[in-house]
Amino acid sequence: MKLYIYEHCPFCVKARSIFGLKNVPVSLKVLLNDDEATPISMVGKKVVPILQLEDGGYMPESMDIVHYIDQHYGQPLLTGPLNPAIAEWLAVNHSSSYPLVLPRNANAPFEEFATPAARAYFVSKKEAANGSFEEHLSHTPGLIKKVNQQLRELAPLIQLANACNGELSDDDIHLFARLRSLTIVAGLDWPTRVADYRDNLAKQTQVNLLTSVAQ
Ligand SMILES: N[C@@H](CCC(=O)N[C@@H](CS)C(=O)NCC(=O)O)C(=O)O
Repeated sequence: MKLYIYEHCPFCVKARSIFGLKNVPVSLKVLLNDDEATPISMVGKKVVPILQLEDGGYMPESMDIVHYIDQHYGQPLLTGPLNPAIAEWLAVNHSSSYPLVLPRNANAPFEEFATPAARAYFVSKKEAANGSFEEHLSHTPGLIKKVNQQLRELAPLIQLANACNGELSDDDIHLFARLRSLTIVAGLDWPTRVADYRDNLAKQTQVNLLTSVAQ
């Protein structure tokens, strides 16, 4: 199977995670961010992740991919309970983390930005939808303060370092994708419990953190 992704993309991290968790082989193919033709030819729209199945068919939608792999390869793994407090934390955290992460992604040495045109495509599309990156970057100190507070609130919600609710579930897929995105932000204070969970999930999912390219 082949998984089409962008390196910065949290939805792609969700799809990648289930392959790592279950040790199911998959080859990753990073598309250029301005390549509209390839994804459109596969699923009719410009989106990743896209999974090319063993029969040659294509499947978009990160959580459809997660559930398909979990159900069809070995014993299902995401069988633990959900905690509405995790979903609530993710919803609240989104508006502070997104403006921190977005302009930093645009500067990072990701393969989807291997050409100047691909990087320019990302900047222009995201600024049109979300406002100027310069403006977002100017709010860095206040946003970091907010996210630090939210990370402190997250700590007691994490029950075990290898599964936030004690046994792996969709909550881990969503939470790890967000925490991995946040590792591109330099200067966050990660409570030990959250850092342990982040690092443990990175190992289990075999998805790299972005610490080495943090800004
Ligand atoms: N609901 C989709 C959302 C996927 C999505 O929004 N992917 C982004 C990348 S992070 C995308 O392909 N956006 C189009 C673009 O970048 O032009 C999923 O869960 O897979």
